[in-house]
Parts: sequence; C-alpha cells; structure tokens
Amino acid sequence: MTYSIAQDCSDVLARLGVDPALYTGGTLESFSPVTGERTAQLPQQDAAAVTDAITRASDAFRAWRDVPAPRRGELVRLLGEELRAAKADLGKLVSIEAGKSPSEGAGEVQEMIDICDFAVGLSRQLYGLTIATERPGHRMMEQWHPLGVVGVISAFNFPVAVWSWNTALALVCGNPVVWKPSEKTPLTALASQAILDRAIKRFGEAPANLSQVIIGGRETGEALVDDPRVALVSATGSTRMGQQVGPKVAARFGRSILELGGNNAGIVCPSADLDMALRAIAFGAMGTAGQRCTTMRRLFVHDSVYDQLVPRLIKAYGSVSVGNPLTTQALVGPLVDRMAYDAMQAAIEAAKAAGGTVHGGARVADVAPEAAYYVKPALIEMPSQTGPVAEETFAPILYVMRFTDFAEVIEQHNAVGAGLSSSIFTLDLREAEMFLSAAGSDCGIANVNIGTSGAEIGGAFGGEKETGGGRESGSDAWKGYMRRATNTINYSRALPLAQGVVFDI
Ligand code: UN1
Repeated sequence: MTYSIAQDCSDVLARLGVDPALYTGGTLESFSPVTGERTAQLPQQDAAAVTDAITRASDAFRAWRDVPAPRRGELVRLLGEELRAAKADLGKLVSIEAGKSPSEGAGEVQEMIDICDFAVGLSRQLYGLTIATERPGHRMMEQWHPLGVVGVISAFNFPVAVWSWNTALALVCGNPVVWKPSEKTPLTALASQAILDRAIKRFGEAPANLSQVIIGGRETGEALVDDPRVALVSATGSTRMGQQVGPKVAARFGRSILELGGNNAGIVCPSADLDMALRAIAFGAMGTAGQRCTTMRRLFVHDSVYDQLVPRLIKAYGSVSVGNPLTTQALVGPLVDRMAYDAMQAAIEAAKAAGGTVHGGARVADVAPEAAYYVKPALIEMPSQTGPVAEETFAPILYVMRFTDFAEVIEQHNAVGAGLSSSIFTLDLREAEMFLSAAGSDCGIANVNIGTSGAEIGGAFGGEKETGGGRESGSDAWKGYMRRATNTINYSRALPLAQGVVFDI
C-alpha cells in the first residue's frame, strides 16, 4: 500500500480522539504543507456561532471564577498528564499540519507540558501585596481576581503551544477560553481541544464550555475582537493583523496581548566563540524553515571575524538537508504554502536590487509534489540595512552585514520596526552587559551566546514596538489574565481620611 498523508492524518486524529464529524464533509479545506495534499474538510462556524460561544463562555466564567485557584490548577495538572500521553501523536499532527521536523513537533508539545507545570505551581501563587497604609487601624492589600472570557487568536507556525500558554494561564486564573486557530492549522486545534476535554472529564467538576474552539474565517476572529464580553484578546500574528485588532479592542476598553512580527538580529563580536555562534545562527535562522516569530533574520558580523565566520555559514546553508519531515531526517521542512514561497522570492529579488549577494533560496522541487514548497534557506550578504532587510519576511532568509563600531551596530540593531528577540555573541563582559542594558537591545528578549529563538516558557515571552508589547507564558505574564483590586479595610472605631483631609459633619 502506498503512503497517504490524508490516511496518516486521520489515523492520528482518531488516536487523539477527535470526532470525524468535525473534520469531514465541511467547506474549510485543510492542506498539509508536507505534500500539499488535502487532509480534511472541516465544517465552519460563522460570526453568530462565535457570539453564542461567548455567551456560553460567560456562563462558564461565573462558575469557574468561584472555584479556588489551586483546584483550577488541578485541571491544568490533568491537562499536562493528558498532553504527556498524547505527545507523540500531537507532535506528529503538528508535523503534518505545520511541516515541522519530528523533533520540533515534539518540542512544541513539550512546551505545552512545560507551561502546564508552570501554571499548576502558579495556581498557588497568584499573590497580591499587603501595603502599609497611612491611617491607623487600617489595612491595605490587593487581590487578583479572574478577568473574564479570554479570546485566543493563534497563528499557523506554533499552532498549539501558543494556545497552551494562554489557556494554561487563563484556566488557573479563573477564565474560560474561546480559541480561533489559524485557518491553516485547524486540526491540531481540534486535537488540543479533545485532549483538554479528556482532562476536564477526569477533573469532573468544571463548568461546561470552559474551552471552545471556533473553526472559521476572518469574520469569526472579528466577532471575538468586537464582543465587549471578551475581556482579553490574546492575538498572535502579523503586525498588520495587530494594527487592526489592537485599536478595536482598545476602543471598547478591552485588554489585548499582542504577539506580532519579529525582525530578530544577532551580533557577532570579535571575541565570539565562532563554533558556538555558527550553530546558534544556523538553528536560529534555518530552523522551522524560518517560520518562527523568533527566527533570526538579520546578522551583524564584526569586520575582524567576518571572513572566518560567513564562509562557514554559507557552507552550512549549502549542505543543510531540506525535505519531507515525515519520511526523512531533514532539518528543514516546507514553507507553509505558495504565498510564503512567493513572499520569499520577492524579498530575495528586492535584496538583489538593493545590492545583496544571494546564497541559496531556490526551490527544492525534487523532494515533494508540485503543491508543496520546499526551499534552500537563503543567506544574503547585504552592503547595508536597506530594502527588505527592515521588514519581516516569514521564510528562511538571513541578511548578513558587516560592522566595525559597537555603538553603531546597536543603533542599526534597533533601527527596525519590530522588537521581539535579539542576541549577541561575545566573550567580552562589557559588550554583553551593554547589549543587555537600557541603552542596548530594545527587544523584549535579549540573549547572550544563544540564538534568538527557542525561548523557555519560564520567562515572559513577547516584544516591544511593532511586536505589540504583549507578554505571555512565564514570569508574571499571568497578571495580564487577571484584574487587580486594591482593598482598604478599616478595623478601628474612627474614620480618619487619607491625606489628612477633614470633613466633619
Ligand atoms: C512563535 O513563533 O510564535 O521562542 C513562538 C521560540 C518558541 C516560541 C515561538 N518557544 O522560538
């Protein structure tokens, strides 16, 4: 029997417990970037269905907010257990649907497990402060309360991890979730929901509709964004998408967490460990076929080490394996679709026109059917930061530039719209600390001697400027999913007013 990706996909979905009615006979066609073949036809929902889902979520909120946070944590602990059991299958589905290598597919599920562990601990640590008051016989404190319905809009490239960052935190914080996944990756969303449903069943005491998935087009996302009952919209995608979502949510005084574009850079200094830098840059720029928001897209190399490092990088680009992530050990899988391929080729042409020297970037046609888009990653030596270098192209293109002056390179580094991730390769303490200082990298993530991608869940994840300013995942990102109440309690028999104001009646 010949291998059929559609068959493989429906076998995995069956093992994950997804109801076939959810992915057959509908109008949303789902394709695997691995072969370009159709894998499913999903029934779609419309804006009215989203409104109904928000109504159900609002009911769930009223019950869930009263469940003690450590009990809510128990549900997330069970979700972590279910994810551990489903890791191989869900990882494979990520490979089928997003084209990731098996290791990266599994890594994405591991990220989901990690955030569950984090959130379980957090469920006993949703601390507020006790604050000294200026009045005798008074106590002042703050409490963190559940916020309300959380709307999650996620992108194709991390189809499930980003949902889990939001959902694990939202659930322990007392909030239900309505999720609109990318239309390119609906199957992993259905699978994640099925996994969570198993945890909810085992938990036994959760209100109905704590988590709902919306399969549908743009109008369903808009319905989430526009509905005032959605207290928080957490949206991952392009800066253009964020420019539309942010003002709409702000206009109704909702909260948003925006995780938008990145144009992440590395800086290689004279003292850098070049072997280490080479490997970090290779993974950062070529891994996941350049389709992480944290992918390294710009590289500044000091003039004194340029000729040692860049020829080796070009060689690595030439020899990196590109191919089917399901049937080969290739490190670089497919681009998500034809549009991504066209955007990559347009950027390469623009870079050439701006004086760039291009290595790689061509289509690799012999590894897959015509409808799949595999490319050799491109390394482009640029005379300066011009043309397409200032823009994020969601494909494996690394623009490489020389520098001589440290202060100037920091300026160049920060002279783009996005501000997500950044890294410096140096053994010089002054350079490293300067890069991490207030006058250094302007990004939400700044690393030393590691690449720009592959952040751990324990840190807050997100970036500044056109990246949108939101923070998800670790550290105190949970505060974005709760509302703070400041409480002052008078246990005296008098009523002193603050600031010494007198008002005797
Ligand atoms: C994304 O590309 O949207 O830091 C998220 C990383 C991953 C998450 C990327 N942990 O590369």
